[in-house]
Amino acid sequence: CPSSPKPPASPSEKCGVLNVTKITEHGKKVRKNWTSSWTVLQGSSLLFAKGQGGGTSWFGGSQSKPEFTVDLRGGSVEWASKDKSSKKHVIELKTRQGTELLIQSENDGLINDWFRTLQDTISTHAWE
Ligand code: I3S
Repeated sequence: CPSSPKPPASPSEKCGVLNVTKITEHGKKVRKNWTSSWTVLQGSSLLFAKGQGGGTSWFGGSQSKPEFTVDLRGGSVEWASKDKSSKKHVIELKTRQGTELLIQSENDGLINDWFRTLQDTISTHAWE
């Protein structure tokens, strides 16, 4: 993902730019703050970095660090209902730690790919 082009859908590693906001943190509702994030799936972790990555190196630049990381193990994904957001193509991701995120892209092919990948990742790591 960082630099080497890979054949399609090695589901343990995937990256791209997505719009992301937390809606709940540790079980408490938080204010939405939609941010365009460079998003990397690595094993069962999903990492987000602010800003658009260039795609040439790790997180699009040697200095940029992941803003936050979520553990997908024991989590769930579903398509967000209309009352969660007025945006199109919104995934609702819930983690076992009580964090809820909305993940969105205007590109429906891209977001469908992410949806499948996240589902696959969650089921692959279900018994850890
Ligand atoms: O669920 P909400 O409260 O309608 O979410 C909107 C707000 O977060 C809004 O910002 P303010 O906190 O300044 O009201 C955002 O700009 C909107 O994008 C949020 O709604 P969408 O439907 O875009 O997720």
